[in-house]
Amino acid sequence: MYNVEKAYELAKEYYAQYGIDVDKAIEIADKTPISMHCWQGDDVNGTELKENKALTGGIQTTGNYPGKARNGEELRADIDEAIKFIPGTLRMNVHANYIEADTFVERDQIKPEHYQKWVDWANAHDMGLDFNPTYFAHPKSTPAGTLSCADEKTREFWVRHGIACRKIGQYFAEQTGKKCVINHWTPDGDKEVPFDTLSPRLRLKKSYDEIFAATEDCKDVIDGIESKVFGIGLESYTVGSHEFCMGYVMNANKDHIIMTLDAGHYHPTQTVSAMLAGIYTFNKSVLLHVTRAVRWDSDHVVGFDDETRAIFEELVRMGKLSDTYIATDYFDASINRITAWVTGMRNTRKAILAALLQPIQTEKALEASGDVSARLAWKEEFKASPFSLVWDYYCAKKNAGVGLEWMDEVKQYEKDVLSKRV
Ligand code: RNT
Ligand code: ZN
Repeated sequence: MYNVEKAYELAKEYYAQYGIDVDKAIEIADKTPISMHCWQGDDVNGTELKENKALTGGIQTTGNYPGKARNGEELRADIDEAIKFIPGTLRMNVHANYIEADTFVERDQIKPEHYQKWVDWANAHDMGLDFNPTYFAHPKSTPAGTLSCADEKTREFWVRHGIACRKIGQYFAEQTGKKCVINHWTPDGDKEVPFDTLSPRLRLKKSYDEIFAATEDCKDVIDGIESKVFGIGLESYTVGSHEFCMGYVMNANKDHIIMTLDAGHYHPTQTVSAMLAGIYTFNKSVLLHVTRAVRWDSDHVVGFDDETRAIFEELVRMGKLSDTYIATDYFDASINRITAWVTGMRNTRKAILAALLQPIQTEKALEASGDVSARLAWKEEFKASPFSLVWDYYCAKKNAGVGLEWMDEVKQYEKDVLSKRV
């Protein structure tokens, strides 16, 4: 290993020339919570006690890499292994289908006690706990829809699920002493453009209204409403489109009802980084689903790529990093799932740290003075800054493994634990 400390001192000097306080950037990046999704560990399979757990709703995991977690204990053990190498403040993001009950419990009957193991785990790790209703992978989740279903019985079933989830969210907040962020996403849509595109949306609005009205007194719960452009098998129409969800959030005009922006849920030339300022003009916070779309909402492992970096650069420039709830959302079943977690989570943290090392004051001053030529030159010059030296130092300080140091241990864990699962 090279001299990480010495390299860091040089990098610090480099950044200081531009008025950037590297220690401060590290401190902020370290404190910024990232909500780690539990569902990378078992391909969104979940721990419900039922036979058929086929993933439906237009999302897909591809690959069959051996060793996925088969129950809550294994999943948490794998998470414990992964987080050794993920520096910085974390929260845990659990989906309703990660229930742990003695017998099968229907989705509209779930209760806080069914998630006690997650609560205990989160408290032992001093982490906040986030939650998600699971409106997919269920016999009542069909192309006829869930919260937008024309069949009242089905719609009401899913409304009860949404209500149950908000109550569980409140319990999480009470138990952890940290607010719970709930993400509401329904797969509802159609393979073709339906004749009637309005009625399902009116029903989805009614369902959300009913869920929020029935749980009005829920405290310390934040609700993200997630839109999507299309899903597999639902290519032509989604009920919860961007316009619908944005309209719902703006019209609700409540601080706890916010937009979820998933980086994979838009047309390829539309970027979340470009949407943030428009939304922040009207809302106090946003929930991010950090992911990597390859051609479609493929949920590839988060990369340290242009768009991920642009999202956090934009948040830092706007002064909105601390107002943004950051959650990861990807599922790769074709590689070691712990490697997937570590790589994507580290990249998310990396993008946050890199964004905090921009020459913000200079760029602002250049723009204000009208010197747009210099503004561009500065921006481009900075792309080659010695960021990795700062990142390595931060990882060393957090004992999270410098560079690829973590890989040997993850490989050992695969040998000792994952490969023994059949
Ligand atoms: C699906 C949405 C949603 C899910 C998770 C599992 O397209 O992105 O957020 O990925 O709820
Ligand atoms: Zn998402």
